[in-house]
Amino acid sequence: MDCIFCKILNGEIPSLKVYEDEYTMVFMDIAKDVDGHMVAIPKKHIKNILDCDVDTLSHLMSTVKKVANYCVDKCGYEGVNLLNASDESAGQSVPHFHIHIIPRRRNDNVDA
Ligand code: IU
Repeated sequence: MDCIFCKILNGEIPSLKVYEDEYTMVFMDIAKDVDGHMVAIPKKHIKNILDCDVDTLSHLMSTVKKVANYCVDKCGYEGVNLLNASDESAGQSVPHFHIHIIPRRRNDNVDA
């Protein structure tokens, strides 16, 4: 499978890993456009939420919540944006389901 996020998962492409468990992984988004921008993905290759079974979605959202809470409880952030594009028509550029996690502070001037 020629999927960039599957290659990140199996270590073929290096990444800055933030969190990993049996079903999911979170790593720093390569764009470095916004301080702390991360991407949470299921290990199972699924294109997007439209194809996602509820168990995988539940694992992914559980991971997203863990990381979001960690950002606020331990890293001095106050909130998070969670963003997802499902399908090219919606702006999805990498066809492996992912949720962007963008930690936020009041008046941080991030346009997310
Ligand atoms: P999108 O919602 O499908 O457009 O998001 C894809 C994201 O994946 C985007 O923010 C990219 O910067 C990010 N990304 C990455 O972190 N590592 C990569 O090797 C590639 C894209 I290609």
